Amino acid sequence: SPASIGVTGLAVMGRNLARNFARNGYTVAVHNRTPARTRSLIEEFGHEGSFVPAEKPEEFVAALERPRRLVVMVKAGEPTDAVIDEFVPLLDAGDIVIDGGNAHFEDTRRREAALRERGIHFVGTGVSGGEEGALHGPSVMPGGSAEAYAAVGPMLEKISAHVDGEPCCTHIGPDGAGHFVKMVHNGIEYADMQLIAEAYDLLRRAAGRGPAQIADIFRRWNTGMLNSYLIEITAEVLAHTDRETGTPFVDVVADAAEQKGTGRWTVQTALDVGAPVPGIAEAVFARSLSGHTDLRAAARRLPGPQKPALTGQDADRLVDRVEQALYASKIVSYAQGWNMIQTAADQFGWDIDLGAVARIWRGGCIIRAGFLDEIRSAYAAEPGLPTLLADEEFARRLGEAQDAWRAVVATAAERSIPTPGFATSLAYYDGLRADRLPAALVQAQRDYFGAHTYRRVDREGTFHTEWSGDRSETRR
Ligand code: NBP
Repeated sequence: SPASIGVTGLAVMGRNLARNFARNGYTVAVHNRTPARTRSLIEEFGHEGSFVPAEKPEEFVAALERPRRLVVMVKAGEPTDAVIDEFVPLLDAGDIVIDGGNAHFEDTRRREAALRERGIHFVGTGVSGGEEGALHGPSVMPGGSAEAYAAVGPMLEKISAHVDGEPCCTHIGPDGAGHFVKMVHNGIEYADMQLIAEAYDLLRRAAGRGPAQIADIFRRWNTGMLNSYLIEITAEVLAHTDRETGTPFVDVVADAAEQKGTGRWTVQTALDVGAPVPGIAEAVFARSLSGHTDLRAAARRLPGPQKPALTGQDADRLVDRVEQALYASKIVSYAQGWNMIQTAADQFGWDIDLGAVARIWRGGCIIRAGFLDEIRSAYAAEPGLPTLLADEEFARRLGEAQDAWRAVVATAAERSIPTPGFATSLAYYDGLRADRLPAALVQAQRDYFGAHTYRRVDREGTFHTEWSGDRSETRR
């Protein structure tokens, strides 16, 4: 019988996605540039379901029922274009190409437009959850036409993770919207990981707790408002002892964090669309700073305070405050991510359901967390919410946390524990809250040296002061 769907690109992700489709009862055509991968998939997992292996692109395409649904799961970038160029001549109008790789959303927009000219649907699809997610149920973020979604959405929903019976997959929006949202997901992931790392550093160096104790603290936090996959795995990592040396594992890992680039894309794109995401930016920069061994070696002798860790009740109080600070900073980071999605949606003409984004991130993906349900509720209550921070419930939580949050940032500064994530989140919170920002002075400076003009608080219009002359004001 013809295959309902095909997967080309059978490295870890493609192979697991193909198995996931097969395990869900679909007949899956499978293809890979190097046929050995196709053969090994059939040998190892052929018994799991109904596969149609194909060596040649023509065979692969011929195996698919119409309209053809073809998932491309190859290395993002040029390989994706190479595969599209190879397969598109073999396809017919109405067929659907689903790119499940980590494409940049601008590439997806370009590809979607090019294929649309030929009557072929292109569904740029963010897939989160790594190889385990691909096999057992990822979070899936498809972008493309409504018509294309009607043809592939139900299958993608079926293989996605499910939470409370609901699939972690929804039609995000047209062209690049799916890959855009996936990119922001990864940006938020960077911010969340950085915040957790800062919490750990504070517990260790300011509250004097050891890794095993901190693991217990994280386990406790994981039963409360911070409940999430990232908190859960952090506890696991901190509880782990290096087999070779018997010391805490976290102490034998080199303290230089690497990145594959999606965090950087998020920040670059945020600058392009004009969305402030300092929490994500600080997380990207913190990883970058950690890798600059040259700079760090040169700065090691700079003076700083010498303070012993807190003890007794003071230490206990700090632990509780860090939980509050982590929660508040996390809300702010997520609020920035959602704001970025909203900003892009306005610019690109995407109608994105912001509550649905929270819903499909509750399972399958790295940032899955209890509190995504609350984000969903916030947008359900008020779809036009300008910022998550304005939601009554989140505002209340931030209000409750703010004293502890401020104390933690102050403690960190006093004790020379770098907390760029906590500090920038608090600054964002206060920046949005402020009646007046010193941006007034910045704009005045701009007018001074560059005649960039300014608006006044008391009158309409644009003005310039003759700074080098008699300082009279003219209307521009
Ligand atoms: P890789 O990103 O390592 O890509 C390997 C696959 O690309 C192989 O099937 C390879 O074929 C194929 N390929 C390459 Br490379 N160049 C090709 C070309 N010119 N023509 C045809 N095929 C080509 O695989 P992966 O780690 O499974 O990831 C697949 C996609 O999923 C990527 O875009 C990745 O960013 C994304 N993703 C990965 C994860 C994850 O956790 N790994 C999570 C979410 C998304 P070959 O066998 O013939 O060399």
